[in-house]
Parts: sequence; structure tokens; C-alpha cells
Amino acid sequence: MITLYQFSSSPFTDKVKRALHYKGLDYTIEEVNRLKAGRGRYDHVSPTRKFPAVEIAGDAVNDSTDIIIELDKRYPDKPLIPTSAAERSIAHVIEDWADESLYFYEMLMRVEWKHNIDASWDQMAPTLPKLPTPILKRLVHKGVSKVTATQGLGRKPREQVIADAQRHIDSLDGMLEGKEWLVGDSISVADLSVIAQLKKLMYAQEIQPMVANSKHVEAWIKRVDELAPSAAV
Ligand SMILES: N[C@@H](CCC(=O)N[C@@H](CS)C(=O)NCC(=O)O)C(=O)O
Repeated sequence: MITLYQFSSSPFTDKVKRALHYKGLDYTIEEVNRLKAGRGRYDHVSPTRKFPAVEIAGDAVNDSTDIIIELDKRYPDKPLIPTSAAERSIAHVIEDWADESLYFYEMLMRVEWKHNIDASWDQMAPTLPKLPTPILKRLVHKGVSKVTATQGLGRKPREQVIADAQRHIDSLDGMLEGKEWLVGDSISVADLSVIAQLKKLMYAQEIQPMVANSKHVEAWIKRVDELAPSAAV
């Protein structure tokens, strides 16, 4: 029995769900209450208080990277971590690019930039405390701004962020030149990590034309969505 502790709106939740769906694993969802998480309610599954986390047969694992490694160990059919050392290394670096770099673009462009926040507000609102929307939006903006400013991206002028983002989409497009998957000849954790961040990022109006004008990204999204969908089928 697998229990997924999640914020439903998180790209990292999406990444783990795609892995579960690809492998055809059943799971139950526990939506994490942010206030209770802050008071330690879920420390038994995620002492870092970051989510997603999973409980598999009583064992807790947190962090989407560790979760997918653990899923591959326990359910080796349809592996997501490449078996060759060279491909595994590249997959890990691409996963880290998605998790630790693209994530901040989606936080800044999708959530912090006020003209984009409404596009995915319906996804975010149910995971937030029950407060009036204008107050919530202010709190979210303040919280996210603090994070992106500390990381650095949030201090850049908008045009520079857009140029950076364009380079990231171009790099994704370049990695897909002549290939169906990011690493090797089958879907891997690299594809799931990147699509999870990209799908959130695409709520930013600046990103949509970049994807539409790419040569390979839309077709790759369709391929990944078919094999490892976001929602259970
Ligand atoms: N490296 C982690 C990142 C998870 C993460 O940052 N989750 C966010 C939600 S998108 C979170 O739990 N934030 C709550 C907090 O920082 O207290 C992973 O891959 O799972």
C-alpha cells in the first residue's frame, strides 16, 4: 500500500504521480494541510516538512528524487532510472536542472508575476488556508517573492528572466533533436522531472509561445503525457 502525502498543486507531486501512473501502481492521497505541516503533523513522513512524501508498506520517503529511486527499487518493472551508469548520470543532472532551476522560473513567472497568477489559481487555492482570496494572493506573493529573491532569480529584471527562460526552452528543444526521450531510448526520470516543471511554467503567458515555436517540445509533451500521465487513467 502506497500513501502519497502531497500538495496537489506542486510540480514535484506531479512528477511523482506520473511515476506512479507509468508504473501502474495504486496509491491513496493524503492532502497536506500547510498549517498542520508547519506544526509537525507530518514529521513522521517528511521531517524536512517538504512534500511530496510517500509511505510504502510503513516506510517513509520524502523528496521526489528519492521517492522515484525507491519506487524503482521496489517496483522494478518499467524502470525510470536508466541502468547504464552514463545514462543514469545524465538523467540525474537533467532531473536536478528541472528540480533546482526550472522550479524557480515557475515560482517566479507563474506565481509571483501578478498577471499570471490567475491562470492556475484554481489549482493553488484548495491547498492554501481558508482566507479571503485577496489576502491569500498577497500572502502567496510575499512568500514566493522571499524565496525567489533569496535564490536570486527574483532580483533579475523581467526581460532578463524571459531571455533566461527562452534559453532553457531552447536547450530542452536542442536535447530532443533527433530523439524521442531526453535520455537513452526510453522514458526516464529526466522526462518526468522536466515535464512536471514545464507544465506549471506553461501557465505563464510568456512561456506558451516559446513552447509553440520550438521544434520538438510539443510532440515530446504529448509522448510523455501518453505514457506517464498527470492524472490516473
Ligand atoms: N526537492 C524536493 C522539493 C519539494 C518542494 O519544494 N516542495 C514544496 C512544494 S512545491 C514544499 O513542500 N514547500 C513547503 C515548504 O517549503 O515548507 C522534491 O523534489 O520533492
